[in-house]
Amino acid sequence: PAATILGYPRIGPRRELKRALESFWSGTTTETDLATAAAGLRERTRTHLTDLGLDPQTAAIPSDFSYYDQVLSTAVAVGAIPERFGIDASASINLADYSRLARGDAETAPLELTKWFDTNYHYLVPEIGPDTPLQYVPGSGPVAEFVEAKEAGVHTRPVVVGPVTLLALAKGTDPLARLDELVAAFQKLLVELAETGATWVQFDEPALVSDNGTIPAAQLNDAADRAYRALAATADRPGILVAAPYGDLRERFATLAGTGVEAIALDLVKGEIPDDGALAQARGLTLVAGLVDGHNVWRTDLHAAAERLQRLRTAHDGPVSVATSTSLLHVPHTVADETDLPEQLRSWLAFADEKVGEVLALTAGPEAAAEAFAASRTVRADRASAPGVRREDVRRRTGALTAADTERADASARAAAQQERLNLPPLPTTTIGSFPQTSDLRRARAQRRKGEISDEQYTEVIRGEIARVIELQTELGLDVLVHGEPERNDMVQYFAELLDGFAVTQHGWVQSYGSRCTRPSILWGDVSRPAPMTVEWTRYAASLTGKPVKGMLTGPVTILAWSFVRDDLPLGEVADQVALALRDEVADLEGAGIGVIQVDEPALRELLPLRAEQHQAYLDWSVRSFRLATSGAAPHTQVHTHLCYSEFGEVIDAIDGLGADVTSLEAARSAMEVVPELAQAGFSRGIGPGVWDIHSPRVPSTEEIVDLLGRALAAVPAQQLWVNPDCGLKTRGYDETTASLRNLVAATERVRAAL
Ligand code: THG
Ligand code: ZN
Repeated sequence: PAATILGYPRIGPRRELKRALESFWSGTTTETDLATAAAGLRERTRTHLTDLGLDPQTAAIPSDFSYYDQVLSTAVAVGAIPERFGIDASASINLADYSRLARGDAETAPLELTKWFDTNYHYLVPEIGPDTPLQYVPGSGPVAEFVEAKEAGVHTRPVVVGPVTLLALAKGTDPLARLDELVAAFQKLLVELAETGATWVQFDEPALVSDNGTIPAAQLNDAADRAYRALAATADRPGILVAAPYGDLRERFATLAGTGVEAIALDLVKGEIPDDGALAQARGLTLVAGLVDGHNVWRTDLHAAAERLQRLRTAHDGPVSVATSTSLLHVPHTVADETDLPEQLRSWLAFADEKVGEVLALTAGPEAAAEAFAASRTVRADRASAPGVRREDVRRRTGALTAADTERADASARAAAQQERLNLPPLPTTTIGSFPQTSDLRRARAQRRKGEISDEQYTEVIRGEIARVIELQTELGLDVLVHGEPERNDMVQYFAELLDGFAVTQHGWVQSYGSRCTRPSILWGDVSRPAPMTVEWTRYAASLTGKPVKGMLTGPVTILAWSFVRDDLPLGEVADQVALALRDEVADLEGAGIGVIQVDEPALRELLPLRAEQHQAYLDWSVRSFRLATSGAAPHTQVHTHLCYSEFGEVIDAIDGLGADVTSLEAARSAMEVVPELAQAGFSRGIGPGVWDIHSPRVPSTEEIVDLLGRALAAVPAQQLWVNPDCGLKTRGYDETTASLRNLVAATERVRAAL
């Protein structure tokens, strides 16, 4: 059976799709220009994957393109379009309307954006209410892309999000109530694919390995059974491959195998081989062994993978082929582009293209691919013994940690000491940390990288910006100021560039959502801090004002979540190393006289395991690492934290467990609903529920903010409440920022006067 991959990056090796999308959105180019650019990109990808060795004739090459998001594209293919957009859901959608679903417009709010399983990719949440039409739209994206490839001589395997996952991620209704109608729409897709000659289709069903969707775990087997029995019963259809990336499918495997589908893809990086009893249910089925990690960048241990492959081949009575564990969407295109990385580190890495090579080597086996197997062994040995991978000084320090290192003085004693030092008014106002990133700043960073300006000139630009931001906040009348983070490109990459044990890439862009990408850092060795990272900028800001200035750090969990992490040390231990580096930074900020220090953990929720049984162990190490980073702070130092994304339910106790003196959270869109939740959980320290939804260009009115503060005050006493936006301001412009903050301060004054 052919070697395959579950998906490939869509953004392009030089972010070609990003540029094409953004120029279309800005009105510089037309819909035809965008479509032409995307077709060119797809053509190059097909040719490239063929050149890399995937078979262009046997459905080994996936066709998985999407202009913005695969969940949105699948929802559109089955006509699941909310009425408010005024789009005819029974006809093919144009790119302007498709973009409107993702980005909204002046009158219409876009679909909600949220995290895709335990990754840093974000999808658009389908809205499927009781009355949302569900009808297949002939000539949909998957069909058109298959036909396009076929005409170019490549027989691909169309990829769509499966019905169970689409419903488990949707909001608006009891998901199972619409399952049969949705499946009927997918049946029409299958028929049209068969008519055009497709021999395989891939349904991505990660919801089957997660307990976090809207379908209760106890009903997932039933839902899968109902959906795939019906799909398999479609008269004329391609073979069905159900892929279950990101986790362990064992609990659902036998059910799925009994539905009549032809193939199942297992994530054998995160999950295990099903037991013999379950495999017996799958006799004759093709199993696709996801042995090459699609979610991280380390070269595969080919010997270990081949051994597992052999075990599966022995245990399973039917064909077994090799694949990546997930789509390669989560990794950059190719290591070959990273000419600035140290040669040794580079030799340990496999990005998307190199992973295709590994799939082929595993398919060929240890004899035919002897060279690749030998290289894999060499790399492992080299990595294990390379300087910096294991540092005794770092290991000694983490090894000597005790419970006392994660404890601060009693919270009420801290609150008193902080109030005496900071002397803040009731309902103190602050911001989350970043101020708008102007094009001047981006230019200065680029010029410094290219050596066009000196370090001194760069420092002057940044200092100038800090001074402007301090002056603006003073004029607005905010109580706790920030320096605005003009020196940071990204809140993780900035620290990764300054810590030992990390590397950063030149071209390693990974799609985060739509046209937006990040360049995840590579955490390859033991982490330590050679020098202070933020102290000089913060000290300078503090020197310009008599008001408290908040020092800004990114927490250990978020640094891990937004990097490619090493796979040779438990994550909890890596988190402790990062936490200790941050603990030293906290101490240095205190030494510079900084009295308020914020350690952001926006990604705390993101790494939450997909299975409930693993939640507690994760929350234990993640909370512990935050406490380790912050517990060295003196009682009179006020520790803040900030968390993004509104789904706090499952981590409410963990938020309390962080023990921060003040916690700011996203809350504007959900009308403060997290405040009573926290209060009910017994949260007794400072809370700053966001009163301005910074993800939208809209300026909130004073009245609106007064109303939100009233709702918050109904749930917590005034002494606990802080006033701040939902998140950092780096993606906003200065006009909206100034107007919104002015209203925020005015609203606070009004509410204070009425206390
Ligand atoms: N940093 C990192 N990961 C993140 C975020 C982040 N993951 C979650 C969330 N924030 C994702 N959101 C964004 C928001 C904006 C951008 C990317 C992810 C963005 N990227 C620029 C772009 O694509 O044009 C590139 C940024 C750059 O030049 O460095 O705007 O904040 N690590
Ligand atoms: Zn945020």
